[in-house]
Amino acid sequence: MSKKALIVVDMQNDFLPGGSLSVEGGDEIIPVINRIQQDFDIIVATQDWHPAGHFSFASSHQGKNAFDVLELGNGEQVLWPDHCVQGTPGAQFSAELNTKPISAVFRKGMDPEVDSYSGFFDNNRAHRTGMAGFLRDLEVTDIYVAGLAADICVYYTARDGQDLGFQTHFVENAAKSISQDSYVKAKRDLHQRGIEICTL
Ligand code: VGL
Ligand code: ZN
Repeated sequence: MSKKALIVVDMQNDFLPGGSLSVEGGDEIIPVINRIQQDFDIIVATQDWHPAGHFSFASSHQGKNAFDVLELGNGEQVLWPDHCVQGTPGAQFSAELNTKPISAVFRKGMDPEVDSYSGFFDNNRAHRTGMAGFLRDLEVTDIYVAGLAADICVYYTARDGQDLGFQTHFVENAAKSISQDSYVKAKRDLHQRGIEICTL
C-alpha cells in the first residue's frame, strides 16, 4: 500500500510578490497547492526560519551585495537579502495558503552559521530537521514536493527525499523558481535521479 505525503516548501511572505526574496509568480501556485491538498494522506510544510544576522544574508558580510557568492572551504554560499527572520511577517506563511490540513511544520535555517535549503538536512548535512523520521513513522512511501523556490529549496528537498528512500515526485505546476536557467538544470537533474516530474 502506498501512502502519499505532500511537502509544501517555504510558502512564506518573503518568497512571494512584495517579499524581500520574492519569486516571480510565486502567488500563482497557492490555489494549486490548496486544491491538491485533498489528494494526500498527510501534508507537511517547511518554513525557512533564520535568526536575525544569519550568515546567508548579504547584510552580514561587509562589502557584499545580495546574490554575491561567497567561497567557503566546503563550497559556495549565495548571499541573500535578509529574509524569513524568525517572528517577522515575512517569515509567516501566506495568509492565502490553507494551513488547516498541515499536520507538522519543519523549520530550517536556524543555525546562525549554516544555511539550509533542504527540508531534511542543513547544507552541511550535519543536522536533520526530523521530517524524514516523522514521515517514516507515519509509513509514508511517496512524497510530492511543491512550493518555493523550485530551483533551490524544493529541488534540494526532493533530492534528499529520494536519497532517503522515499519515492519522490516533483509537482511542476505547484512550484516556481527564482531563476529560469537553474530551474532547467534542476529539473533535468531530478529527472536523472529517478524523481518523477508530475503535474497534479
Ligand atoms: C530559499 C534561498 C534562501 C528557498 C531559502 O526557500 O528556496 N532560497 N533561503
Ligand atoms: Zn533562507
